[in-house]
Amino acid sequence: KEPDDSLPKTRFPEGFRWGTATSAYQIEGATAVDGRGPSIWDTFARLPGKIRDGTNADIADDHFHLYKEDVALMKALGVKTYRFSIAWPRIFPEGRGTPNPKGLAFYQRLIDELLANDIEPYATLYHWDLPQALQDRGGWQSRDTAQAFADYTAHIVRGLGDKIGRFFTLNEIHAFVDLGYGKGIHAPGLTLAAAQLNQARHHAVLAHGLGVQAARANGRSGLKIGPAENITIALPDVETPQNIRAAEHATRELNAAYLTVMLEGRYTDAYLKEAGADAPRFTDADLKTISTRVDFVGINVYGPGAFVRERSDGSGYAQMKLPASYPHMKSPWLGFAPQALYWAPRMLQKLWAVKEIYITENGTSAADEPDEDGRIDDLDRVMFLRQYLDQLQRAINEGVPVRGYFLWSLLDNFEWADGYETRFGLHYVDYKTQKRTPKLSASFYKKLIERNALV
Ligand code: GBH
Repeated sequence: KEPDDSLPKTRFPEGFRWGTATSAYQIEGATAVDGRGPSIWDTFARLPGKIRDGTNADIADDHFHLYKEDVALMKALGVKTYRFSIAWPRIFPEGRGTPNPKGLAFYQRLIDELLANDIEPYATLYHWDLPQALQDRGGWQSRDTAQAFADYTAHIVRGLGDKIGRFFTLNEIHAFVDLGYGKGIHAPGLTLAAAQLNQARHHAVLAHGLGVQAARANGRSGLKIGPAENITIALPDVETPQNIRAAEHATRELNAAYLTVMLEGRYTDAYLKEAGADAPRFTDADLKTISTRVDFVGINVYGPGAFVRERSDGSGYAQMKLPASYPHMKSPWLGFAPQALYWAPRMLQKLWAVKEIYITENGTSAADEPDEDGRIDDLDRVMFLRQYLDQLQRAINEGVPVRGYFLWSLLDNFEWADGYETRFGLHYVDYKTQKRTPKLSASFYKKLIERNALV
């Protein structure tokens, strides 16, 4: 027995799924190997000024070649589950049409390695690397892309479905449509007007629904599938019953075009009213498809989506502006709000009676500078995880059905428009040598998993 076995522990439920998460484009590299087609990120990263450090992900973590080493890192951490994404352009280099068997073979190798190490594979079908050929035909502005996603999903569940524990449809529709088609800071770099943007959002949620249906129609019985959305979480400024009610109301509205329509099968009145003439065009049949029953809901949780309070006249909610001195992590967008990991799953249960919840991403950027001995003492990341996980436990103790947690990320990787400057990993990656070094946070997470408890 270790001496600290006597410390009081607050345990997580038996069988709680501890995991780590990554995505294909951010770690794999090997972008021109084994017949992979180009994705919108390959194109976008080459446009001048789009990636802060001028890099791309041609090599990234070279996980395509080093996957066995990376599975060994997970084994050493003791994680029981791994959430990775499948690169659509490896499977269908042209987005649709003739599949590339070598693409699927890579994921077969990866999955076999995971299973040999007792790690359950959880796969995201789309984590932002749209085949360029589909973008050339309109990308998410085209309704055909939703159907192409369903066809791709059918192919994947037929090829890999027997060995995968859970599938996630699209990672963060909210983020990739807004940033890629609205703000132009992610691929494909467009700045569409509101009407077209709402239509692209609609096509993406439609893809989610069609994907769920295609997976059920083509996969084994008992296949499990759901979204991995970045919920915009409204937090009550002070936790009074009135403000909590206001925060629930706000959360429903702030996610109107994403989780709300997926789980309710309707766009809220306020969303349609505010969009006015820019509202998406849709049919009742679309809404039925979009809200096809899911087996669970995955949410990515980082900073506070918003702080709200009830208006004094009771007419809805007021959203507060974050003070300039509000604390944030290394990334300015990542405000420190541990209670987000309490409120987000709790609201899924309260608003939509969700019965199975996964935290599909949570984690933080940090400075991560190796000291003279090569140690990376990321005390800030450890603080972040400790505080957030304490709040997750608070939700679980109140009966919120959270079944697993995927820490973003297993290792430092290509952080989209930030390039390699921003690090989110439990393992430090030296991009010159591809050497992986566990950070202090890796020891923290390993101990936590081993004890299934915060001490
Ligand atoms: C997740 O998005 C992604 O799923 C994952 O791939 C990514 O690596 C991880 O977060 C860490 O960022 O630069 O001020 O315009 C989280 C939601 C949306 C947060 C885009 C960062 C950019 C803010 N992200 N946002 S800004």
